[in-house]
Amino acid sequence: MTMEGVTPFPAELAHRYRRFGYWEDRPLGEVFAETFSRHRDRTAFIADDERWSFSELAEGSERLARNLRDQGLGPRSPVVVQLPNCAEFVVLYFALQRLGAIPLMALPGHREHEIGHYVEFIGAEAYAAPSRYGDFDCLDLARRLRQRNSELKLVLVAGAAPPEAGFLSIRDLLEREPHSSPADLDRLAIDPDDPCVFQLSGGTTGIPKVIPRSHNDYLYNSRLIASVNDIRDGDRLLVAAPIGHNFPLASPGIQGFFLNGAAAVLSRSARAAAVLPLIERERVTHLEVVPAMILAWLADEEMGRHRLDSVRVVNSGGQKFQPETKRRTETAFPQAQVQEVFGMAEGLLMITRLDDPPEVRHETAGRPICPEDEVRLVGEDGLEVADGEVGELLCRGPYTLRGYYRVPEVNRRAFTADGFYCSGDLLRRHPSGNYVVEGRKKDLVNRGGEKISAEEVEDMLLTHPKVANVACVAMPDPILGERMCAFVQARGLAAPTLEELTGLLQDRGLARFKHPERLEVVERLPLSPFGKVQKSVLARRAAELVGTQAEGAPR
Ligand code: OOB
Repeated sequence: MTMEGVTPFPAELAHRYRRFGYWEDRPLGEVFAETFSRHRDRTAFIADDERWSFSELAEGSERLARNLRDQGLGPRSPVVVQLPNCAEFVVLYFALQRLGAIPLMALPGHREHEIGHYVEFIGAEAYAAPSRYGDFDCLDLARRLRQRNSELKLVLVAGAAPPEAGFLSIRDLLEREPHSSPADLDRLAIDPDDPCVFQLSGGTTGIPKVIPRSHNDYLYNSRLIASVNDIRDGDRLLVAAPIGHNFPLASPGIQGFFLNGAAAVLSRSARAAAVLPLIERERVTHLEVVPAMILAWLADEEMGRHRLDSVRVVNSGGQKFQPETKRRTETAFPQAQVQEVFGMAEGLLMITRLDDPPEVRHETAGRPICPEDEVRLVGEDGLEVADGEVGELLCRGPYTLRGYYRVPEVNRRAFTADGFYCSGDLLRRHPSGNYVVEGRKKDLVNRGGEKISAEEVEDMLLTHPKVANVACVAMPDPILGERMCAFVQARGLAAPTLEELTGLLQDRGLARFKHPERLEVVERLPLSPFGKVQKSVLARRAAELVGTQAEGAPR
């Protein structure tokens, strides 16, 4: 039975994906348990100077799964996970997979607005977090959330848990002797068509959307992209971006590396001073970065101080990476090739191939990984554009979602009648057969790979008493690619200040990375003849204000 709120693949396509052997019809947890035992003695991951072998990961995740079973978690239990790049994340993720529970991958930067929404929206039975992120107290938030949400029974803490009912330390659960037996886990009925994870959409709507990825599709996603990533015995992936994001988790990420018996090196920080010594010490072979990370490293004086010749592959994704910067990256990492990934939490992955000619590797964002990935570029009229012209990317395939979770009215707009996902990205086919990203028509700001829905921020700003109308647009930034600029039409005579606006967002518990970083007060927002705010006009104005041209701003 399809889970409520999940849009199934049509039977004929599901049949096709099975016939081609793409879908294995096995729960992810079972596949990984087997993988871990095959590579028992090898290092699985390194985190905060701890080294975990695959056998330790197998035993830890099994024991944690049995203890969480004792606490009532099982197939389809929704769990909000907001952990940093630490050992607890890895062991908990695979424990939840053993149970068939469904972790939702929140980001460390999310705050009460986002976490509160996710807990309520999926009916979370558990929330996993460290005790704090800087000055943000996750346990206090957990207490408030438990008062509002009766399903939220458990708070799983990375670090020490307070002596309160329902709060449990993940480390304690790794030590404790469970009541449930391994056979109890084997008896759980996990449907491989069920979601194994809830990913978060880059989002253009007021409320962030939840992406159900099935066991079948997510495993295939990782196996396939790993197969074109040149992963060899003994290789090591550096994970410095937030580990729950689809890129470091599964594309190929830790899933793809573990499936090949290769290891991950986790860093809590993406700063050069943290990452570069780690690359040198652990002889890292693969990096997964957003361009903003690399640009910051290239500008950092730490750069010249470390041996970086173990790195063979630099995967860059999440944002456009300029050809010139790719060349500079290949100089700084003398043995490395940049391999760009154009990916999305919704599914489709494009990637340049390591044997593409250098100019194709530098100038394009790659091509799909699966022959059954169906890609269309369409114009405003919904018809396919001529070859070589720019069009909106629509896609469908064995690991691309068929609908967001529990939002049928959004799905009617985000998908075509025949099930293609409308990405809002504008692409062009390159003569090589690869694709070039030319911009986007969706209303978001891509801040160093973190996607911010303009509507989500505008909806909140509109509640400020001094704001009559507001439009948030991208303004170019040399490192982050884009930052958010808010154009505000004031209500009455007194215009708000940027501090007043961000103060409101802070009070409402909106993640700080979503706060606008510049305010422009205008007499009137430019409107189209239909009365719609003309964001393209504002984006051009924002670009002029900062003195460069916007890269991927909406057209
Ligand atoms: C990755 O996933 P999301 O869901 O955070 O963001 C997806 C969006 C795409 O629709 C596109 O607008 C943008 O991010 N994007 C790129 C890009 N890769 C993603 N824009 C230009 N060039 C690229 N190479 O960002 C993601 C997921 C898996 C692997 C890699 C990235």
